[in-house]
Amino acid sequence: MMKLYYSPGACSLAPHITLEEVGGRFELSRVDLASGQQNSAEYLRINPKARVPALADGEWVLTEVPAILRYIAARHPAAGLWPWDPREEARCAEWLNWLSSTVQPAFVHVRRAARFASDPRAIDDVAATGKKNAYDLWKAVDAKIGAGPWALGERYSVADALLAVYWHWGRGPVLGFDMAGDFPNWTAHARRLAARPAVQKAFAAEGLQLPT
Ligand SMILES: N[C@@H](CCC(=O)N[C@@H](CS)C(=O)NCC(=O)O)C(=O)O
Repeated sequence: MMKLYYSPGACSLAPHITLEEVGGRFELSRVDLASGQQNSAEYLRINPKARVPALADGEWVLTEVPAILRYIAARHPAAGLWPWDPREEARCAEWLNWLSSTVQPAFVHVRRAARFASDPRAIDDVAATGKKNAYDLWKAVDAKIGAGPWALGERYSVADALLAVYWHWGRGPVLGFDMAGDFPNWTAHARRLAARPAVQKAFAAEGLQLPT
């Protein structure tokens, strides 16, 4: 049985949704980021990078959201969450890479600005500039989703689950964006996601409010 190391509302929410989507049995293990449990010796034995998510499949452990999403989808091909057509697959990988390598780091510069500077004024500047960059990227995501209905158009994929995470961060206290007002395409996408039972289960299990 697969085991997902997660923290409520973190990027681990995307594999959590995906595990629900494929319908197999899985276990959750909560890592308390607020108290620094990701840095504990016990967790570092699972993921030496000190981050969630980590996915254990027996003794075998995988990290990095895009890799985990693809692995879950590949282990459950009947669920159809990863497109195998070369061009559709490339588009799905394009979304995941952009989201995890560019969109998420913009948020991290706001959430964890003290990791990027030491002078208090510089830290404030990193956070303020990061928020501006995040806003521009959130706009770019909104435009790329367009009318959807999903990231890849008509086909639902693991990329949609990852989009749910950043929509949720957009409305949260760190960014505090007006998601419905400023990002209407993305909010319509989040509402479509909220109608999926797998998304409802994952949000409920993590104690998160569904997109409305
Ligand atoms: N590149 C990693 C990023 C993982 C990551 O940064 N996870 C965050 C939660 S979304 C985390 O564990 N943060 C704890 C920390 O920064 O100490 C991935 O895609 O899985």
